[in-house]
Amino acid sequence: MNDVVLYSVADGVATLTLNRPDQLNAFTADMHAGLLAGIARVAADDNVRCLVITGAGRGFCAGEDLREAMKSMGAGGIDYEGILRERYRPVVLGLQQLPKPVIAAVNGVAAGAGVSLALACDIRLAADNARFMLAFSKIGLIPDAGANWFLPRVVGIGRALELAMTGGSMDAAKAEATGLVNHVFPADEFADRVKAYAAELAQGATAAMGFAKQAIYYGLSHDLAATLAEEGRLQARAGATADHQEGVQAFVEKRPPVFRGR
Ligand code: T3D
Repeated sequence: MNDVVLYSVADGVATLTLNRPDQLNAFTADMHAGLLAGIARVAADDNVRCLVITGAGRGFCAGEDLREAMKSMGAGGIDYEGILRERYRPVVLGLQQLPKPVIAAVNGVAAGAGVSLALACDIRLAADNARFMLAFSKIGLIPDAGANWFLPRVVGIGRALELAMTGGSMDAAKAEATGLVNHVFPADEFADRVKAYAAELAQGATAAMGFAKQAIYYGLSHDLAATLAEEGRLQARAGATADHQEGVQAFVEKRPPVFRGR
């Protein structure tokens, strides 16, 4: 992609690695460009059936690069609205709308918009030495980059408000207990455990996973009747996939299915 976002593929899993380890992978404009290019590449490649986002070095992502933000300050201050609209919004929507499973592999500290990035992924796996810190209030800002939409849905409104107001830090064990992360793995096994988890997902019926993602997000902003109708439409599309045929056939023949993601 570029020097600050690395792209690799193995076993049907693409990995985007945020690569500014000395700054704990804090976001820059280049990093957003690299992420967007990576998401587009994953979307276009039928052989890629799962995306993992992780960080190089000891951090996952420390949010916006505050030094770069200071440099961009004009007479009217920093153009937060413009930066969020032009740089963060396409990445957040790109991940949420990608019709393939997306895993945040939180290998170390996630702060500010780094937490938002993890929230925009479908599944969060964390190393046991990872930390989550909604740092915004510590610098007089509000959560952004989608955190206001995802966080209360993931951890509940009370916890979301507390995290937003205190900017407090949560260790991996607490993040797992609150539902912020799905699974915590020992740091020294983290890369292998993520690889195994992602490879298993990538061998599944990934087209159906994409439809399930669409149905669940649809349900979050629509009523029951509309959601019932939408899941019917999406189930019809899942039911028309070769993977569905293979799944039923394999069940009847009492053998493991071989899914191809189509
Ligand atoms: O347009 C907009 O700006 C709007 C969008 C805003 C979104 C946001 O994300 S706002 C929130 C921005 N993030 C933060 O406020 C977090 C700042 N970082 C920290 O509080 C701490 O670094 C951590 C708690 C994340 C980790 O602490 P620690 O002690 O493990 O590491 P450290 O020593 O503080 O950081 C290591 C290096 O990374 C250090 O570099 P140095 O001084 O040794 O050369 C530090 O400056 C750099 N670094 C960490 N976070 C950032 C950063 N550099 C630039 N920007 C950062 N956000």
